[in-house]
Amino acid sequence: MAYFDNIPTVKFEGTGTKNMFAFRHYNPDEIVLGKTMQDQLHFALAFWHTITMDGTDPFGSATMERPWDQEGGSEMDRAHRRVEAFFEIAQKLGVKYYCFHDIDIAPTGETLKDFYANLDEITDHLLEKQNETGIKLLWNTANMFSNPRYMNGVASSNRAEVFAYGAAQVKKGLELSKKLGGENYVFWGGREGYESLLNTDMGLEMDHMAKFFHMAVDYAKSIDHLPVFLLEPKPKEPMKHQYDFDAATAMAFLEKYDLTDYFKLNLETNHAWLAGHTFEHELNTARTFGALGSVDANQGDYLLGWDTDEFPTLVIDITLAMYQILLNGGLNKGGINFDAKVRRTSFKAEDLLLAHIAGMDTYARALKGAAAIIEDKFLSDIVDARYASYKNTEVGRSIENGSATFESLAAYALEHGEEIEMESNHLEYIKSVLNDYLV
Ligand code: XUL
Ligand code: CO
Repeated sequence: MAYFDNIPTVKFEGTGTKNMFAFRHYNPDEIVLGKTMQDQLHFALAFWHTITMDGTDPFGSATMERPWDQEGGSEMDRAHRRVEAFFEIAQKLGVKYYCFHDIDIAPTGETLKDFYANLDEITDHLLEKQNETGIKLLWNTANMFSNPRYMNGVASSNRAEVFAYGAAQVKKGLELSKKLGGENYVFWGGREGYESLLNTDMGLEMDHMAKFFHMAVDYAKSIDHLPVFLLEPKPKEPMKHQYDFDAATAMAFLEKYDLTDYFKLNLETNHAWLAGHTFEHELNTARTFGALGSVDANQGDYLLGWDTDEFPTLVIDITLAMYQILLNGGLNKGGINFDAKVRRTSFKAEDLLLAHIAGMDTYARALKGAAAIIEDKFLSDIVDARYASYKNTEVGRSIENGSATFESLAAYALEHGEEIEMESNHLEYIKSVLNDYLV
């Protein structure tokens, strides 16, 4: 089965190329800051948006041409064809990692037992493809937001039976992670939040979520496979208010419930925007807490207030994001997963390749720009100079080394307070020079 025979493997050709199916910036073997681009970027393909998304929107039906979905047979036949198509796309692009929700890869059947059996069969196929291609599982997760039973969440559900069902799904997910050598395991809250406080016990729901996560850690340990657990913050959609609102809220939760040894964050551009943050703000927050785990790469629309999951093409945003990632020393076991979908009007199967090329080129271009910012010390020199008073003055050093008290600082201010001369931030100049780095 091959669905893209007419398209050769995508290669780097540079910005002058007229070939649509070529990289203009992503040159996997090119060294940037001592590592190959491929190692710096760890791109991953998302099973859901790439393979199962059909273009349905609230106003119209499916538009996508997906030959692997049109060849008939059983649901399991279709699921196997989807695996083939997925790995073909990953190979054409030279992408080395992938991610999936359990319900993306296998039909749920009539019962949980059926679902388990279907998952076992399809993951045999995934494992075969992994071994054949060298492509690895960046992360998997459980879809615990589509089925009506999850209307009030999973671990935060008012119904203990639903909590139990979710546990059964994650238990299986961890077993599959072990089978496939998954590096991380993701929890995106989905419907873990509330619609109205009038009928909600927020503290109880958060306690339950923490219990659920501790059980996941305990089970992972018991089967001798401990992936990095990743919480993926999002402020709203589908719930009116989600518990993992943003990076800072998620960190407060992880700290309160003693989960920071096992959990990091998976940060998504569009989710940051929905929370009223820039993407680099979220990455910087996670980095500051030592919890920058992985990235869901996409972008929203400046004019729309919802999760449009577009492929990333905004160079300035992604350059500033890559700068944070480089300051973090990379993503370690994490990667850059394209949680992005082609527009409903980009309905040809080949658009899946073109969209990923656009996203990979944007990240590669951003990597080069961010690396130059680091090499030139452009921003770090500005930041160092801005805080220099904490190094260059006695009062600053006393604050840094912990010897200052309110008494000593007040004594200083009473004597020298009127001598303070502030300097301009010259922020417009900084932004103007930044534009030089958007190569
Ligand atoms: C939803 C979202 C999810 C998670 C995984 O907005 O981003 O696809 O990444 O469940
Ligand atoms: Co996501």
